[in-house]
Amino acid sequence: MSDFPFPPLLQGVQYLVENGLLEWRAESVAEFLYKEEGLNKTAIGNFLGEREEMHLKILKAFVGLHEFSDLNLVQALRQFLWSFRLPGEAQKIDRMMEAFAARYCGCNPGVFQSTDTCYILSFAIIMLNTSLHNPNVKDKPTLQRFVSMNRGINNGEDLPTELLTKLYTSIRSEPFKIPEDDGNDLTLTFFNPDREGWLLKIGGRVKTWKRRWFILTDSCLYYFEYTTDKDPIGIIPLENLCVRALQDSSKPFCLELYNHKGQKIKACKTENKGRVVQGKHQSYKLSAASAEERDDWIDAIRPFKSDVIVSI
Ligand code: 4IP
Repeated sequence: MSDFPFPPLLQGVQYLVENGLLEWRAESVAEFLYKEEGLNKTAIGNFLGEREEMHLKILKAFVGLHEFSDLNLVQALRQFLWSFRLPGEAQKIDRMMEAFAARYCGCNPGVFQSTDTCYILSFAIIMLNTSLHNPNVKDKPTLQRFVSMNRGINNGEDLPTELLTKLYTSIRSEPFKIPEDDGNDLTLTFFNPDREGWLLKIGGRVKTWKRRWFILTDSCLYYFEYTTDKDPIGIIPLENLCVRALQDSSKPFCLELYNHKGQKIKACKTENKGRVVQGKHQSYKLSAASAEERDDWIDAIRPFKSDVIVSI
């Protein structure tokens, strides 16, 4: 059995097959890659992108395990791109996106005139995601530009503007979440967080509100600029901190993390140049999107919760 064309990264699959624990059938291997927890998602991406016939079959079976019915293209891409890490090699990406487009059109007949349309638009969306969210791209495409870039891609016809607007808005408000698993960064810490979501946070000295992606895990709150960032901007250890709901005149649904001795909070943050410095907050004031979300955050940050609502 050792002459199977296994790429080195997934020798684990080879081991399982050789020991009779996994059948060397496209469906079984695909299900293993799709369902097994803790597999390296970069390795899955490389494995699925291989050119050999068996790998193509596994890729097809793997994509077939995704249910895309009634999802718009961005929602389906979010799901797909979270199940492995897209390899860097163009030909691999190409094979995977073709398989994706075929599956999406199979689940949603009538949305596009051909799978080619779906394939082209998927690429356009991935590029849009990069342009909108990569800080190095200064010239951010507008909705009008996105619509005009995609003129005539539906077998010579235009796609409905409402559809393109919906896809554009979705990407602009939330970048794709790309799994990271080189095992050498903080991602593992964030693998199974107690809670994560967007909150507004006001600065320590300069009082500007910033939208940040917060992850609560291991009794620490981490915040990031984007959901896809590997490294947090700031880390707030919750030990010895209290949390309470707060009524604030400038933002609704506020919660506050504070030190009940009134001391400055011990936290750290990364400056622009990557230098780690101490935070300068007397308290962290955060604003949630609704009262329910605020209360869910407060509950998640327990046991430090205090039920008092203070007005300022
Ligand atoms: C900044 O304001 C941001 O609000 C920072 O938040 C904040 O750091 C800074 O607080 C505040 O001055 P400007 O961007 O308008 O300069 P973020 O790091 O999330 O971008 P914190 O400590 O809240 O992360 P001070 O205390 O460094 O001034």
